[in-house]
Amino acid sequence: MLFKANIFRISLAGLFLLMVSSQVLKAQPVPGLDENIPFLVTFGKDGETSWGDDDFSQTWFFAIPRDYKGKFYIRVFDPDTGGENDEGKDEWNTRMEYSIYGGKGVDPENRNNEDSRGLQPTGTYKSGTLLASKIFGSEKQYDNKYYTFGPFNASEGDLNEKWGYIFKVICYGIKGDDGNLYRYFLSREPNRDVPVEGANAFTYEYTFRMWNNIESVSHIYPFIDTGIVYVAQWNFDWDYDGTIMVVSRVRKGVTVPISHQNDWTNSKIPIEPGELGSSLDFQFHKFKAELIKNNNVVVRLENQRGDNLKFFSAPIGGVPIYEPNYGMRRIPPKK
Ligand SMILES: [Ca+2]
Ligand SMILES: [Ca+2]
Ligand SMILES: [Ca+2]
Ligand SMILES: [Ca+2]
Repeated sequence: MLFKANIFRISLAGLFLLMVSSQVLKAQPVPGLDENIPFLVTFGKDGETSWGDDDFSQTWFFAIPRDYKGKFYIRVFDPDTGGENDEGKDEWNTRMEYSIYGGKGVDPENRNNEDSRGLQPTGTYKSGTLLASKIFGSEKQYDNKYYTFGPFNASEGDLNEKWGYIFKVICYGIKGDDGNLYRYFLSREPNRDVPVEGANAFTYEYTFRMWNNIESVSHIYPFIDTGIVYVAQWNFDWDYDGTIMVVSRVRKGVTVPISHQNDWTNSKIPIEPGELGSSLDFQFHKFKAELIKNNNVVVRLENQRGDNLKFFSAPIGGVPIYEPNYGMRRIPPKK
């Protein structure tokens, strides 16, 4: 009996480890695996917002667990603007600056650092200590390839009690009018993608590219903290491309108003008690009758207090799946 019980315990532990490690693996690429988003997008500042980037700047945060003692790297895939993957307008004349910040001033949950969230590239959004920075033009050397920043120590970040050591990465189009498509990977090693256990990444304003096919559905996963009554969703330059739908464990799917060309559209979504402490699944379904090509879109959310919500590249609590009887499950069966 004892032997059997031990085997059972061991296999349970194994299962738990498997679940944790699959979450960990998902946490490291930005965009995340569950999001099914091909690229982040940032245009040069002389670009046109009607191409789908409202402010030519994108801010991401990486959170490293407090107990991680090793070094880490931030790898950028296709950091250049030219050649493969990118969206050109006339000649390639765009220069992209990537800057990595640590230290005090980065933590976007600290009330003194609200600009750090980077919703607009204004005020003190560059707060913190600059750890590394590099500018890329159209460069064959980095086209369709990685550039690696680092090594960094976790303790160089800004310590947040809940999320660990926080680092900020800003990608800004300092010149030109072309669209830069790129991805990040948080890695333990400089030359390959090796995840840091328990790390995650988040942004407050997500600017991304949709797939160039009508079948693929992209997702982003805002975390709904306790105390949220409703969220206001804002989407920019969706090009009337199909539908944006919100799904959660208690919500089968509601569509939200969508933007057209070079404009913001917003609406309010009341939050159900069963959605607190979990993630919402914002689904982006493309128009089926005709392919809308190269659709770049910007999304942000705020709660009833005007506080912006985080989108995590690995959804907190996992991908929410609609459960028709979610609320009922907690009621113990009658004897
Ligand atoms: Ca150009
Ligand atoms: Ca490229
Ligand atoms: Ca690029
Ligand atoms: Ca667009």
